[in-house]
Amino acid sequence: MHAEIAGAGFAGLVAAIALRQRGWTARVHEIDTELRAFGAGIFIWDNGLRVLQAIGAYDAVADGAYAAPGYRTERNGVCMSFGKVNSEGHFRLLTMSRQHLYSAILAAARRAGVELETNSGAIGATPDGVLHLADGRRLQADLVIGADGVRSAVRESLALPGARKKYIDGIIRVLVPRGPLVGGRWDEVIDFWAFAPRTLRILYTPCGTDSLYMAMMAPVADAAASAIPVDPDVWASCFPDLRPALEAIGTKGRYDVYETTRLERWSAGRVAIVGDSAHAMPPTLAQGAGCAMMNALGLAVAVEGVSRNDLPAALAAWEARERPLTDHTQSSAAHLAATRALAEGMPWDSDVFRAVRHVPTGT
Ligand code: FAD
Ligand code: 3HM
Repeated sequence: MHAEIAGAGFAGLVAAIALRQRGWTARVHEIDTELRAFGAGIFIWDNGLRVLQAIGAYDAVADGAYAAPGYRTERNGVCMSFGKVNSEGHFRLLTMSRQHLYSAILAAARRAGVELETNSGAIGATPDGVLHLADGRRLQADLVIGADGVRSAVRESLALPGARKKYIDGIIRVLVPRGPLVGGRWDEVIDFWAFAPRTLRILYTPCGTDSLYMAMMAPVADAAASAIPVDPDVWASCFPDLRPALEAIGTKGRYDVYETTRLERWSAGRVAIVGDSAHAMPPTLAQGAGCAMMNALGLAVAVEGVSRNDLPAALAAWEARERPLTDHTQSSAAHLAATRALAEGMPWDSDVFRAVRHVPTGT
């Protein structure tokens, strides 16, 4: 059995590796001229780490990722919650640069014999299992996967009913050197919120001894705070202790508004849509890539040993099994984004963390 996959992001690569592990051949088409990750840092919780273990990428990810000794939320200087991540009985959470995660998964894909084509953009697919490429090729497969991200061409071509939504806040993501912010509380993840003198937030995340990821939330309506290049004075007015890191940003960064994609169905015939193309979510729970990777692995498990004729039914069964958790996580993340409720502290013991506690299919 053979799969043609659009998009060499986390979802596309994990699906391809997991299919190869089950005896399929898999070719991944990436529109970019290079195989690389976009963005700054990323959080991977227990559920995502279990998927990485299952596809043979965990050791390379863990080697060079950061395990914070705690996760603190501070609002106008007051500690709102503290989580003992990475200690016995608590959630595992690794933070790292996106490139680090991507390189480890890409190496696993190469080891697994996944075929990779760059400069190969998809323009659509048909439910009978044909992937259409921008260069005119029409590739027939037993399974086509649209893993081409939030603006998915494969999804759009199928005209699957669904909805996209944008939010009132967005985020600037940067990686900078840690500089003097080392030792003691500076080794923790700290979610800094301020509502005075303006509404801003910096999720301060060490990614190693010298690397710091900052996810800087600003309302769309705040033109000065959402501007690139970042104005250190605007941000230091709320977070003076972070001034050295703010000054190190320079011209780096991009402002992205939070958004959600929801599809009525994740497949049409023998085409499956997975990852952000099917279920993009605001990053508030740091579960977008986690869910993308869980569902990509779950997809390979669902089609294992299935005959060509039974494939569309296997895709429906995959969605029935995986979707409730993704829907729950997406709506929890959307609620947190719409209400800015994370400013009250992380709801550590609540059901919004169901995905982190979940043991993914195939692990
Ligand atoms: P993508 O990563 O977008 O990959 C899609 C790939 O398809 C890309 O390589 C793209 O170039 C390619 N492509 C696009 N169009 C085509 C085409 N037509 N043909 C071929 N290829 C194409 N998730 C977490 O788990 N933890 C976090 O800490 C976290 N933080 C986040 C912070 C922010 C600010 C945001 C916005 C998201 C965050 N996420 C996080 C979510 C995470 O980034 C996404 O869920 C994840 O990248 C989805 O992976 P994907 O493979 O579905 O899509
Ligand atoms: C990792 C992470 N977590 C939360 C947010 C958010 O709430 O915007 C962003 C992130 O990168």
